[in-house]
Amino acid sequence: MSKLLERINSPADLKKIPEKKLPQVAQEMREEIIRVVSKTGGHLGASLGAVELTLAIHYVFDAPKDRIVWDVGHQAYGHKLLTGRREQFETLRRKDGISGFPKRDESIYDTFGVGHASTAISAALGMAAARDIAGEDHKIIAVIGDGAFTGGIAFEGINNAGILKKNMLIILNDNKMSISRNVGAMSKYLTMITSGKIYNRIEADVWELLGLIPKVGGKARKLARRIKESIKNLIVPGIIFEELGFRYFGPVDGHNVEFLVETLKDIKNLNGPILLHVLTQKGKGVEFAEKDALCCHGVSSFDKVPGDKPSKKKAPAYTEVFGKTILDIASRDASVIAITAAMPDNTGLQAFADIYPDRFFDVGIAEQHAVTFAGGLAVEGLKPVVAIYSTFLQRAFDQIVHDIALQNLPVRFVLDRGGLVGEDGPTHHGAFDLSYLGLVPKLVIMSPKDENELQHMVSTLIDYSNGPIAMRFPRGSGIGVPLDSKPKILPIGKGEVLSEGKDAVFVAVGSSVAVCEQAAGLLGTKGFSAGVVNARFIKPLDTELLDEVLQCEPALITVEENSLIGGFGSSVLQHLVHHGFDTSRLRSIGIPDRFIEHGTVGELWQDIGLTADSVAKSTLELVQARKQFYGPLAG
Ligand SMILES: Cc1ncc(C[n+]2csc(CCOP(=O)(O)OP(=O)(O)O)c2C)c(N)n1
Repeated sequence: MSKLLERINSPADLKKIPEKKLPQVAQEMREEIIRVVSKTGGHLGASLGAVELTLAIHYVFDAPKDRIVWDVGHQAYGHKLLTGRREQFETLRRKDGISGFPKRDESIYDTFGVGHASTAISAALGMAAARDIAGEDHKIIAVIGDGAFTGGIAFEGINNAGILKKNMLIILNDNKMSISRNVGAMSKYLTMITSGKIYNRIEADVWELLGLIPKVGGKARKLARRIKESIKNLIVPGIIFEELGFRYFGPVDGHNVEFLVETLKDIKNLNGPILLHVLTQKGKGVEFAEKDALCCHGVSSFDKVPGDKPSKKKAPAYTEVFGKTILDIASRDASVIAITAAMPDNTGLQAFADIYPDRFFDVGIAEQHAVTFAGGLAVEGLKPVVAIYSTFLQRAFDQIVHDIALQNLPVRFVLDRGGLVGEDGPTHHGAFDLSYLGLVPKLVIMSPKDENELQHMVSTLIDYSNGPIAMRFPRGSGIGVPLDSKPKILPIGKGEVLSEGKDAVFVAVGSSVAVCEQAAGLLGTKGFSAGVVNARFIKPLDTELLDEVLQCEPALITVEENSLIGGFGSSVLQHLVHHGFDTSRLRSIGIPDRFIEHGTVGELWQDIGLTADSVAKSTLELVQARKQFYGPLAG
């Protein structure tokens, strides 16, 4: 059988394929997605689940004239295959290859860059408004998952779209899963629609009511029986959406591609905002992915044998150590409450959720709400720990400033994925947290140098009750140090001298401490003496320790996996400036002022000079330049 997919280099090519052959194209797309993701890793489950939907959209609509807007974007691998990127698909998520998410500068078919959830409705509505201003008449289609539908901005978009009445289609891709099982009242409502429970409940209510009316009750019931079918038609399943100004269609089977094509053709030219509710299964078509939608949301490469779990690494993941430590502390302190925004597993909190369901809250993809909700808990004397990835907490900046810090509420923030995350790229790097948190008054910020220090910081964070406090740590495994049997409480705002040096001293944050220790070793082999200070706290700065270092050491190098702008280095620089120290002795190494693309963390570090080699090289340059200028400084 010749491959149909090989003939498709654009949506126009797809349209040449007869409708009845679309299931075969779907099958070939699935095979290609699995083949490539098994090598590159990636968001397998969502993309497999959206294959038929993607095909049907491109078959019926006319992209790029018609605008397709993906939410989150992790389901868009099929879209990439159909829009001229089939041959590059092999390079998915690889450095200089195509991105794992829609990206405007990658393709004209990618109408809106994405990676964070719940943006599609707002972006699509903006495009619809622009279209109308320009007097054009193309179609706008937003595809949003039921998980992303729990996000505040999605509700804001719906609220605005229902009143603007622009022609646009929102396709709700409902697979009942966020990354974990979806949560919340909206999710429950969608389940009621899909299980027919709304109709059944209203029917029962009417029935009961008619029976209650004296005398006419019996007759009315007979009448009701006759009009039962009409009631069915009268009671629209998506009544909430109808009330909000949308025309609701569905729910429809999202894996019957021919039926989807017919449905889309039917509703394509209707006016006003339309919501099509499509039911899909995450991981569809692959047994192991269907069975374990959570595990197959995002997978590492699993070359050859699908379903094989990656081999166990020796050092535990930072996330895992966090999860264990908080659980241990929570067993002794009933006021500890854990909050996640739709990521109980990925934040290491699933065990907490299982053991303390009453003290655990998954609020959905609702980072802003999570933070203010924690504020409410803190006001009442509980100890809320909000665990949100660095990149997603960006969403809640005002809540951190206005609701938490301004009132000095002891909310504990735990930011996983601080620093570069690798293949997910710029939408997911935790490149800015030290900057955006650093400027908030009263907020204590710390970062552990390894997994053992992480457990001490978890304990410090929970113990601290003078105001808000945050800890950020990197993605992935710790560095393999032994874990102390008991976590201890660290003194707030105090760094740690790991080694002393005469030519230079590194003051490093979190993951950069290990890099600096290696760099110091490399410098040692070249006859230079470099010491390492583990900053531990980004805020408050340990100015006492800094001043000590500044009194006797010639060169000072700050190293952090955060934007140089507004990060740790810039706080140290300000300290030098404000206290009259010579700033030429300082060099700051960190993430430059640009968005860092995708690639392995190692490749990205290499690019921006964050490896031990490049840190040593920059240090050498500084030390030598200073020696030339001032004469020999060491010894
Ligand atoms: C603001 C934000 N918070 C958290 C995430 C992490 N995240 C990625 S996908 C996802 C679940 C999305 O579920 P859904 O929209 O239903 O898509 P599905 O994966 O089920 O296709 C979450 C929570 C994110 N991308 N953006």
